[in-house]
Amino acid sequence: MDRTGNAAPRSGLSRRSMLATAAAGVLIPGMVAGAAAPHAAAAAGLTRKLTIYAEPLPGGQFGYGLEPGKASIPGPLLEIYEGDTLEIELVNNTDQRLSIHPHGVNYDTNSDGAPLNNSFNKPGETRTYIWRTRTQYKAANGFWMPGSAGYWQYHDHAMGTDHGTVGLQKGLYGGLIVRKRGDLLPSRQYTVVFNDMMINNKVAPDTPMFEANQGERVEWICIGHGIFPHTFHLHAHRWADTRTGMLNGENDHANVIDNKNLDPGASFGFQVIAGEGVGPGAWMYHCHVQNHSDMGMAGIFLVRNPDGSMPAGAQEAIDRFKHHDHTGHTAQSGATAHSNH
Ligand SMILES: [Cu+2]
Repeated sequence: MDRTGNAAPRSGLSRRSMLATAAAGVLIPGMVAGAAAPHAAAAAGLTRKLTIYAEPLPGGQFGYGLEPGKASIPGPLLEIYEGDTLEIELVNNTDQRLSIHPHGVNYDTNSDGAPLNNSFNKPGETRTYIWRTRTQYKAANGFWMPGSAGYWQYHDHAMGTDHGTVGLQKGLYGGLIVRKRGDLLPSRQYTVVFNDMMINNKVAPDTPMFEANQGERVEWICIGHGIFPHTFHLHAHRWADTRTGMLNGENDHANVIDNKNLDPGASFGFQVIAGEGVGPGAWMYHCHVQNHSDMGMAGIFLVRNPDGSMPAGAQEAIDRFKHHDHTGHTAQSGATAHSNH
């Protein structure tokens, strides 16, 4: 796909082949012991090195990318296993100060990404950030301390203000998944960022259309940024309100939901089987704050037929969406809302 939406083009590719082509935007954690391996000791962790380029994009926006000239909004979806360390060389190809600041993982003050700790890239500067993760462990007091596994995110913390407010507005953000060994791996991944009054810095009808074939396992990574509270709603699909979005067996009575708060700084993820129990079709995802959806915080989850063909009525639904009047979004979403493509 469309690198702006991270609608991951994984279908038909094995996890290992994707690892060999990391430029596709995803760091695959596989490799170490395989997806089916039991939880390994923290000592099994690997150090994974990568270079990320922060670059200007058309329309005054900015993005992170894994190669020069390939920056996108959101940035590449980063994915590792608990116990691994990520060593990120951040190249600043802009004329502004910026950084990369993660949620959910461990780091020293000099990898914090905050001006408070003098931890950022000056214009044109390259700087290394180290993010560490760990498996759960029993602390001396007998409490179980959580591991790093979760649906997290990273973002700029230095452009414009000491909190990176301008960098965030303009697109310097992305998803970060830390998995436990044994977690089920999806066929496709979608990163959805509710940022101010935009989705991935777009407003409808230019918001990303995420596609899958009926029966495919798809993973959603949902992130909130900006200054407004939001709620993420997905039509016709639901998930458990747990770390993975899945139940832990037939006697797991975790709450099942299809709508979840997505306030600034929050992130969560889940997996669904596309079209399970409902069939293929053009299904909406949107913010459920009504004036937000009315103003363009909506998009389409297109579940194709199992053979990849278009289901009956779906194209008509897409056409209807494209011509839908998202009244007022230009007034509300401001200059950053405009498409950069
Ligand atoms: Cu909203």
